[in-house]
Amino acid sequence: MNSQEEPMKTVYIAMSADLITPSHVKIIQEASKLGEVTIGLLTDSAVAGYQRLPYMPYDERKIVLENMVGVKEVVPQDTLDHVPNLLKLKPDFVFHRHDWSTGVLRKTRQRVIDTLKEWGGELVEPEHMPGISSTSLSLAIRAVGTTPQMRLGMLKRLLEAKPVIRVIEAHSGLTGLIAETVAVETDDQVREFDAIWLSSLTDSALKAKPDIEYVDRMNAVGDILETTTKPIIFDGDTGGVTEHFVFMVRTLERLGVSAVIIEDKKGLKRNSLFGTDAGQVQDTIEDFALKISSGKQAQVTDDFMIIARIESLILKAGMDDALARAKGYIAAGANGIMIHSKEKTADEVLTFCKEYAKFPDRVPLVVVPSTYSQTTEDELAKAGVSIVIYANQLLRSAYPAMVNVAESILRHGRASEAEDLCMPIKEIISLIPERS
Ligand code: SPV
Ligand code: MG
Repeated sequence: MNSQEEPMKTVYIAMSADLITPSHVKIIQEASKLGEVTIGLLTDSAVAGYQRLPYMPYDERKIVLENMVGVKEVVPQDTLDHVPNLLKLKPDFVFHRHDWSTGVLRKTRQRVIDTLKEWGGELVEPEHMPGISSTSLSLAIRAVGTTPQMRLGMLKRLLEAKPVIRVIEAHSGLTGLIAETVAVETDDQVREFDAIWLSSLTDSALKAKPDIEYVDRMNAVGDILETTTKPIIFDGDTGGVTEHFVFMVRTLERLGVSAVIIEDKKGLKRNSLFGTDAGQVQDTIEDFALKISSGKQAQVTDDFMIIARIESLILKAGMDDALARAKGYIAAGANGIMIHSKEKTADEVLTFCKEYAKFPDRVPLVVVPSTYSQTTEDELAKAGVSIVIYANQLLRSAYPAMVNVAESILRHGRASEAEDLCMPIKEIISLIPERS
């Protein structure tokens, strides 16, 4: 620019830029016809606040954008709301595809319009931009798949990006697909499950075996890895003896599982929801701490998490015992604490949370609200919980639905009356796309 010329106009584009497509290139090209382009790149937590966590971490997305023709600068946008960055940069233009006046972004759009008015800026919304909807991106990411390393690191990224992580149980490739794809649009969010729980209860029940560390569950892991990209938390039961647990850690980590949760019981493990009826024995703090630290030494990456599950409330050993164990396990290197309860209300869990909040050294807190299911994620998050696991609902809902259909066929001597309870044949045969 020479001194007579007007200063260059400025353009702001907010993006998550997870998978860069020709559409991104086109948007940047068009925007740079209006002036110098600054990209407000949504941080992981900004994206995770309203939809699924980006596949690529912020720093990787930033490197790609910084090296694209037409981009002058990439700045972080820490919220879905553009306003804080707009107030700082006062751009002449905000450039955005036209399709955000409805749906979860509509309020964000209105705030952009209102803010730009303050300095006479303009929102430019070209109509003929090729689509890069988040749905098509999710589909593209699923088609590309993921790598063990990407998947493994995703749980830690989620813990940094979100106040509370929502986890659903899956026990097969098909239920993995449900955990991967089911989404619900609320007023200002597209809600999805963040991660997948591999429950010993549902893995065992699926094979019509009791939940006593008998079934080999690695095939279930394989099936779920096949149909999903989300992080996996594996229910490691007791972890077995320490000498066996180190191998479990290595195997899970190699597959790209993000975390294992082991419970502090020993001998023949029974499901926690039996409580004290099943004569279960809790390990000593010292021995369980040794199991944790041995597992930590066995892992290869920094990202793999070993979460210690405390059974003191289940086994009526008392709150003080639970808290002492939490301290001991954190000192041994546990990356998370799961406090389990089979009470009908969350009272004892919330008491634990309150005391836990006073610990100087805390790690993420995990809960499984199976029996106190009326308590919401928000209430648990407020108490300091970072991970909420819905541990068995998909299997528990499938079984009565199947029994119902079986009874209907018996009752009527034909399947017609059960049709409405079944998925249409056309849908089931095309549910799983063939791979080319
Ligand atoms: C599981 O899902 O297998 C669990 C949680 O370990 S519970 O069934 O509540 O023990
Ligand atoms: Mg279990």
